[in-house]
Order: sequence, then structure tokens, then C-alpha cells
Amino acid sequence: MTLVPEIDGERLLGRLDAFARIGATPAGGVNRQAFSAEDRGARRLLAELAKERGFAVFQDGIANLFIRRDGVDARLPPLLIGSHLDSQPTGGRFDGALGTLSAFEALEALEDAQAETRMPIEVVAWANEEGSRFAPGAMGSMAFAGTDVAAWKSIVGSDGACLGTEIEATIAALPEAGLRPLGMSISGYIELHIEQGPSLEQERLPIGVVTAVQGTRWLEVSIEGAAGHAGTTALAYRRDPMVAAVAAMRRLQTTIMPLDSRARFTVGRVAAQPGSINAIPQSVIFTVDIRHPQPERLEAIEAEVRQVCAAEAGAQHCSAVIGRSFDMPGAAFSPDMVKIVEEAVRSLRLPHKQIISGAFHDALFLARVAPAAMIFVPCRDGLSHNEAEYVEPAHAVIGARVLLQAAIAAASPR
Ligand code: HGY
Ligand code: MN
Ligand code: MN
Repeated sequence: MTLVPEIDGERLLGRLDAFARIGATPAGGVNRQAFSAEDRGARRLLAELAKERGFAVFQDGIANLFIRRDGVDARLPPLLIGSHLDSQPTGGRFDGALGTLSAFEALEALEDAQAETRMPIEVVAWANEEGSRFAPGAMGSMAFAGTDVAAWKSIVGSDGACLGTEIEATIAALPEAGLRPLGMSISGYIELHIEQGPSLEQERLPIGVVTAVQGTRWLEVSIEGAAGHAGTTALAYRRDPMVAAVAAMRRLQTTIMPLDSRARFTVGRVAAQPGSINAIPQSVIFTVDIRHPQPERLEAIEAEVRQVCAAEAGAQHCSAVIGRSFDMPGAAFSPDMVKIVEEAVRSLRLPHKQIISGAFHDALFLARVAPAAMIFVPCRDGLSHNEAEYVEPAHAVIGARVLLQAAIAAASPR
């Protein structure tokens, strides 16, 4: 008698709780930054769970983690399902973890039912999706999709750590995982993720079928002035980069988003050197995250950031240098894979809508090498990258059920 694979909701919710304890913060979030001890702890736990089920465990040269369940025809390229385990410094317990653990739950459901799929299915935890400790983000999926990583090894993290060293230590922390070269042929990719925005909750929909992801760019603005004594330097003699930085941020915050509701402009990090209370800074560096669904608008917003920073630096007799650390063009997902997801949603008779993602995801890079699509579930108040991030247990389980149905369909095409 063939059993029908079913998501075990209690098991999934228990897993989410167990992983939320790794890097747990006092306010109920997680701090599991890429390649940290906490990230390694989560990877280790997932690898141990996989071994208990008899799944094969692999990792590649940038520490992407793969868990494989064979299909009837082992020669076929695997379907990948998954997300990421790394988090923001004050992240939520569902961003990334929901998609990774739901993918693992789908593999267990297939195993419990001894169900066969034509293709192998592999669960993947992509390395460094967040990019907050080591920019750029989506490093693991970018590398898997063909980006040359050689230059990354020397990147210094926000905490001064060396990326190459951290990657090696992370790989070494899972010696039992088989080592794989970067990249391989896959048949497709499906990722479950929280929306990280308010629309599904506002429309009381349990599922979003993601058709595309908007473009993202990360800039680093460095304004150089002249350090000086806070007490003795009169206004006329100051070349204060903080004054220039604040004026530039203020101008950009009063134009970019107020004049274009689809634009996103965020300054997430500001640092002054030497950072002394009684010294006019020598330099001020701040980060800029810009997003837009239209490529030409993204281009125009970056040009405006460059123009305004140069003008405000000049007004203070300072100089501005602007580097781009991340350029992630938006993309549409494969209509065939979106259709598979949509059919899975309909087979479960779930109300849903198509949606464009405001956040970037690993799926954006997988879409460059295989048919990819995403499934969203609502999160409370659309909150994410915040320790109060929350998903209704029922929505987490529904999302996993859609992922399982879509994976079964994608791994055993009729
Ligand atoms: O920043 C992003 O869009 C992703 O959530 N890391
Ligand atoms: Mn994420
Ligand atoms: Mn995130």
C-alpha cells in the first residue's frame, strides 16, 4: 500500500523551535550570522538530523550545505529545495530557517511514506544569504550559479574577521560532509520564505506565489574631511564629514521614497573615524541599500545618491568616494516552475495571489541556472530583519505542504 507523503506539522514546528535556540537573542530573535559559531551550530544540527534519516550530506567550497535523498533515476539532475540558515544580527527565527527546515521536513515526509520521486531531491542551506557580516549577500547561491569567488576570500567582515578563514573553519566544522566542487547541474529550485512584507497578511492570504524579485544595489559612501579638536575648531575652519553625510542622507530621504512609492532607500550602518567624542571625524562611512522593480529607476536612484553625496561633501570642503558592493538585477521566475507551484497551491485548495518579492533571495541566482520559483507565507505586520518576526504556526505548516506538493510534481514530471 503506497502511503501519501504528509508534512508532520508538529515535527516541523519543533524543528523551528530547536533551531531558534541556536543563536537565540534575549528579545526572542536570532543572531546566527554567516560562518559564525552559531551558523556552524545550526549546520551541524541539520547534518545530524540528515544522518539520522540516512540522507547523504555534502558541502561545497563556499560552505553551501546539501542533503540528498535519491530518486528512482540517480543519473537525473536533482531538484533543489531550501533556503538559508544564517541570519541578521538581530534577525527573526523564520527568515531562511522556515524554508530550509520545511524543505527538510518535505524530505522526511517522502521518506516516512517511502515515496519515490523520479529525480533525486536535495535540501540546500545556502551560505551567507544575508550579507550583513560579509557583503555581498547571497554569496553561496551566487557562487553556485557561477560567480567567481576568488576575490571574496580576502573580504573583511563587519567584525574584522577574514572571510576566507571563516569559510574554511565552517567547512572544517562538518568533516563528515562529502566535499563537492562549486556548482552542479540541477533540474530546478523551489524556495519557501516568509514574505517580509505586509500584503499577504493584509489580504488574509496564506500563500503568495512569487513571480519575480526586484533589483537591489548596495553602495558604500565614504566622505573624507579633516579631523580636528571639538573644542577649539570654529565653524569656518571645519571640514566635517559628519555634516556632509547627515545632509546627504537627509536630502535623499526626502526625495527617493516620498517621490516614488516603489523605491526603497535604506542607510543601515554609519561609522565615523576615529569615532572619538571630542574629535571632528576624519571620515564618515555609511551604507546604502536601494531597491526598485524597474532597472532604469534603480540606475537613476544610484545616480542621485552619487550626485547628492558629492554635492554635500563639496559643500563642506570634503571629498566623497562611493563604491558598489552589490548589484543584483531583478528577475522573473520560470513560468513553468511558477505553474508547478500554483498547481500545488490549487491542489490544496488554498487562496493565494501572485506577488513580486521586495527582498532578494537565493532563488534569484538559482533562476540563472535552472527553472526556479518561490512560495511566500505571511509574517505578522510584514515584520522581518527584526527579532519580533513571527509566523502563525498554521501558515508555516501550510507553506511546507505547498512546498512538498510542488517538489513532488517537479521531481516526478508527468
Ligand atoms: O536583504 C534582503 O533582501 C534579504 O532578506 N537578505
Ligand atoms: Mn531570507
Ligand atoms: Mn533576510
